[in-house]
Amino acid sequence: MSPLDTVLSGLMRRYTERVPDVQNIIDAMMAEGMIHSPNQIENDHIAFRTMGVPNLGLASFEKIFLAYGYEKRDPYNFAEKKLSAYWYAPPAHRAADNLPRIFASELRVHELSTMAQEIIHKYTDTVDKDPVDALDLADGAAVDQFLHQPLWATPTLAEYQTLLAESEYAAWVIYNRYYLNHFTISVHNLPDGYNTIDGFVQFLQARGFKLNSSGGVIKVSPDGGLRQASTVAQLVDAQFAGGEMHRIAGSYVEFAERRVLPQFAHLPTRQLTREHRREGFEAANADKIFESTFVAQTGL
Ligand code: OOG
Ligand code: NI
Repeated sequence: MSPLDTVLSGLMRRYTERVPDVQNIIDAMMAEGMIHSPNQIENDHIAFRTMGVPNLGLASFEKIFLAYGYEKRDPYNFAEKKLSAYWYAPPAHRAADNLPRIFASELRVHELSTMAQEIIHKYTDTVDKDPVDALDLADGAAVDQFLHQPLWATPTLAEYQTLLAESEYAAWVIYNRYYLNHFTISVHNLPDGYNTIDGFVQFLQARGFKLNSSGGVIKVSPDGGLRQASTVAQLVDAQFAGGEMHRIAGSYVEFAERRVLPQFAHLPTRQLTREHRREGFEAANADKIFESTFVAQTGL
């Protein structure tokens, strides 16, 4: 396995262990006869969240995937949530493998209140040089280990709750760090009836999966080409400094339909590849999908 494949499979393994909905959805897809093996699922993209402070944030995180041949694409700004994001296209020479795109975001910590900034810096300031620079990126197992190791000490529950009141994203990252935030099931290549987001959402709801309703369950880009939905984040029992336990939001699962671009509408279905479909992301959709881990959706 290449280092990139080792890293991607490590991320998926730990994420599947932590988020029961992943296996439950795969099992439901098999029971429904949509797929015969989990390998048939195309992963549209994976997502990460980062803390925008010196030595961390996107500038540090992205080095890993840029080194593996991912290409940085469009920026997105979320003014109210104080977030910046980019998406990254998988290595061109691996086009045949349909590797996941990456959506990575960063909290603009300097825009938060002094109190929130102090809590964040109390922990992140212990990272006094960029930890990715010390990594051997050719060693996939070491990178997998890095992505799942605590980069800073665990805060107290009170600090977590102070952050939560001001920025749910800040609270999520201070505890969950680089854990995979979600993977995304591509629906457009599934059998008829399930190959639109509407059909797939109907199936999920009939099977009792709880979906993010912020801005409506189905988020549609203005051009109509990118249609997304997501589950509500599953809860994890988090242990805070001093041993205090509390249930907090962990990760979730997303679903995406990318429609064929108008200029390729004449192509027969079997000829369609990624390059014929709507690419990239959509800020207005993403703004609502972020809320899959927010209290208003999880009900915590
Ligand atoms: C990412 C939310 C945005 C998308 O596909 O637009 C997103 C997050 O929750 O960190 O996943
Ligand atoms: Ni997403």
